Amino acid sequence: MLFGRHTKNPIKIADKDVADWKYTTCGYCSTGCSIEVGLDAEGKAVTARGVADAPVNRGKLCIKGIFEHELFNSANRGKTPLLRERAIDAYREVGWDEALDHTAAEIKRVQEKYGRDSIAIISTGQILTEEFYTLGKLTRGVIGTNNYDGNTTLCMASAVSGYKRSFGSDGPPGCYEDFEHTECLMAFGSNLPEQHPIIYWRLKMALEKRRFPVIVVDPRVTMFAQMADIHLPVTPGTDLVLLNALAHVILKEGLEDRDYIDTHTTGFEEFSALVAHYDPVTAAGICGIDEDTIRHVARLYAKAGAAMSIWTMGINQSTHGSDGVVAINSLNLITGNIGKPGGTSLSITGQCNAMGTREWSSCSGLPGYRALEKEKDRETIANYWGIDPGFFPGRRGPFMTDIFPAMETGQIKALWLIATNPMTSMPNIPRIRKTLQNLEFLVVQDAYADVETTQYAHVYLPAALWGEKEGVFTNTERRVNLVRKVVEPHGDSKPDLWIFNQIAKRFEQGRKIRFPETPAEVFEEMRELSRGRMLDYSGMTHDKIEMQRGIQWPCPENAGSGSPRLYADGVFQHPDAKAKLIPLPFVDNNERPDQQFPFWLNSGRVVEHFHTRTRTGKIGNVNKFSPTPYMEMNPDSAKELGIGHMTYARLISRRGYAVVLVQLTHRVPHNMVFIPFHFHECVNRLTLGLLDPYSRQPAFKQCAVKIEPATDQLAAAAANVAARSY
Ligand SMILES: Nc1nc2c(c(=O)[nH]1)N[C@H]1C(S)=C(S)[C@@H](COP(=O)(O)OP(=O)(O)OC[C@H]3O[C@@H](n4cnc5c(=O)[nH]c(N)nc54)[C@H](O)[C@@H]3O)O[C@H]1N2
Ligand SMILES: Nc1nc2c(c(=O)[nH]1)N[C@H]1C(S)=C(S)[C@@H](COP(=O)(O)OP(=O)(O)OC[C@H]3O[C@@H](n4cnc5c(=O)[nH]c(N)nc54)[C@H](O)[C@@H]3O)O[C@H]1N2
Ligand code: SF4
Ligand SMILES: [Mo]
Repeated sequence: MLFGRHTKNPIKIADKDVADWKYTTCGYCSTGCSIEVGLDAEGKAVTARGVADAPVNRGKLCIKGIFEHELFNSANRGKTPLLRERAIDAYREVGWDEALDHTAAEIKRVQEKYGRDSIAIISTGQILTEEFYTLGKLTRGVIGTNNYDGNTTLCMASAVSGYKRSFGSDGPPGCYEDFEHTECLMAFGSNLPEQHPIIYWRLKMALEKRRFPVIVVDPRVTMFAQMADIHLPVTPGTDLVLLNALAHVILKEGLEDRDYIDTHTTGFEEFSALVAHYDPVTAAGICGIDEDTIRHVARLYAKAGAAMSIWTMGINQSTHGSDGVVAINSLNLITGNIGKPGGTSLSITGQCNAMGTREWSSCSGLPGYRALEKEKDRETIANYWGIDPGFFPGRRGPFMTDIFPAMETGQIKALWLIATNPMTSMPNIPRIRKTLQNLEFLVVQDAYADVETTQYAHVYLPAALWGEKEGVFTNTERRVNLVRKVVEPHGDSKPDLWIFNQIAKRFEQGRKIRFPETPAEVFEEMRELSRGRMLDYSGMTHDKIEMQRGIQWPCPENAGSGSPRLYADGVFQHPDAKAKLIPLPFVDNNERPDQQFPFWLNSGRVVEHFHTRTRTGKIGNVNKFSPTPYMEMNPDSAKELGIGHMTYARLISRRGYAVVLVQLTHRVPHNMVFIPFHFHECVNRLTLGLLDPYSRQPAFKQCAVKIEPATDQLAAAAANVAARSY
């Protein structure tokens, strides 16, 4: 029998008088959906649809992709460069030459006065790979500061660090197709249905064909947890203990893959000695998952013919983010689940091009997964660019989360922000505000003129958005996708690539190095520099990528297509070609709830919004579903405190306070609240953001707060309206 939609007329895209469809790739999340934007006879973008034959999304899009074409002319897009007039402390519209001359002159002035490293450059996971590569060339090869990083430190740094420690290199080894082969899926701190709706749809499609157990580890009853066969509501920040306990049971019961361990790994002795301490009874007391369930899940995972783990921010954003990733990798190594269909350890990435920056931006070293610490890598890149290798710093510089404290204390005097909005996305916003106010010179290069950081900027450079320029993004499964230009840049905004090239021209060393003007020429350089390496792009061209709707690296020259998996041969990137099993003791260092601050503060995302809402906040069809900052709170705890549904509450942490609308729900346990982080002046006023020792990623998802009813409900309501004022 057919239910619901099947008995009705299918939903149709309203007739928008589309004259032409243009192929491109979605610019929000890392799923990497292929989109066609419909243009009317005047060339105006009027609608969007998924590309039917694209392997990633097979014609589907989520709500953000469906309305993405509305971004091109959305409110407060930057139209012209702005320069702050010191005398009146207000912006003046200027031409590009004046803005760029001033920016280059200020960078030189600051460097001459305070040294090469006194300017910081912080970028993103949201510009095109050709732009990342060019920014890397400009930073490493011309400006020469070692204070260079991206917002991926808030996002993917733990995954990168964990992959490097386990396998010797970054690079997610699996792919979406693994869902179709796996016999057990375990997801850690990922809310796939909301944050990667199309990857989730791929999982659901696989489950429709063939049932296999889905286990979701999340302290909150997310949409993903609701569909799981087993939900493990782990105590915040203790996944490492759970993972050590799973390994303990597997080894104790002899369920490990001995051959795989002996042939492809090192460090087993130390690893097994460490996990011996994490028996399920002891572990249950720390991670909150009972001993029987730990044993049951360990057996399910180890006995499955192929088992896979995925994870996102619940793991990465933790004081043991990097350790959590290593522990997930180890769970897969001891069960022989790496590089085989359905057996993998797959970090679900975040931003549309978080992978592109990891591969090519040179933030953590040099392009193409090369390191500043390796003589050969320095020489290869220096020769290719035509500079002296001695110009490169000796080792990678500080992470974004260490650069901000250095600005706070005055070691760094100037900052160039590209496509990131730390005034909403960094922990402990009061401190970030003070830091930005401290700067002698701040340039903000963003697609929106109203991004909160422009309040503190001396120069604002308006950037073209996704779809107004051309180049590639790499998605979660290492698939390089093509972004075609769909419309002309808004107003007088310019592609980031053009801006970087123009800045390069204003430096003597920049005039000596070749900075190609077109993305296709830049792509050629990346192809050459990737040849024969793990991330081989040499078999790709822009046209071939479009034709195949994305190609997964490695794709060597002459290869028909890309490679779905890494490490299928069990050969890893450590010098001995083996993967490392690393013993990881758990250190309980979070700010935990106590008598004074009795609630865990958890934060994350909702499906309709992307990050700091510079984009989704402007799109009525998206914003209307989630227009207001709110907090999920357990009804029992609310009752004890005299807080009602849809009233305002005041949250206080050791950093500050925020007033939020309360939504009562059993999605959160009695000692936790959850706030989407999308809204300015909300959750990150409260967060602490302790740093992971390896990745320097902040533990956004764990800190302690107390909660009181807001005394003046009317004032709180007015403030809340102001917060959603787009
Ligand atoms: N709609 C939408 N989609 C997005 C984005 C967006 O802003 N909006 N952003 C993109 C980006 S950049 C990213 S990084 C991804 C993020 O994607 P996700 O990581 O899936 O999203 P979050 O909601 O940040 O966090 C996921 C879950 O981590 C859980 N968590 C908190 N603490 C712990 C813990 O200690 N252990 C475990 N196991 N879980 C914990 C939270 O309860 C939450 O449900 O989404 C991408 N996709
Ligand atoms: N409490 C809490 N805080 C968090 C998180 C959390 O889970 N909880 N998650 C963290 C994570 S995972 C992430 S990734 C960060 C994200 O934090 P941010 O990167 O700071 O947030 P976005 O809003 O994505 O900022 C991107 C900016 O780039 C602009 N932009 C878009 N496209 C282009 C382009 O092509 N060129 C230029 N120049 N600009 C462009 C947008 O207008 C926007 O202002 O937030 C982090 N903060
Ligand atoms: S799932 Fe991600 S890539 Fe796909 S349409 Fe939605 S936001 Fe875009
Ligand atoms: Mo992210």
